[in-house]
Amino acid sequence: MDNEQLELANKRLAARDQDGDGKISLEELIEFYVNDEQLQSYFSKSDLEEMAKESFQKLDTDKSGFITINELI
Ligand SMILES: [Ca+2]
Repeated sequence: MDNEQLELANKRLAARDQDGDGKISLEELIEFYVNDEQLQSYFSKSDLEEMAKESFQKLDTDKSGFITINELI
């Protein structure tokens, strides 16, 4: 995934905070990657799960266990 794709994914993610608490858990991130039609056309489900885990580590810069909208920008 190049930077442009990742940026697009993160924008889509920010719009889709599933329980609306302003934070995204690892579970929500995996759900997002695995269920995103655009990402599905590029990657397999197991790739998407791996990518979600990798992205989560990168995005959760304060290691709080949640990604907040601020961490996506
Ligand atoms: Ca965080």
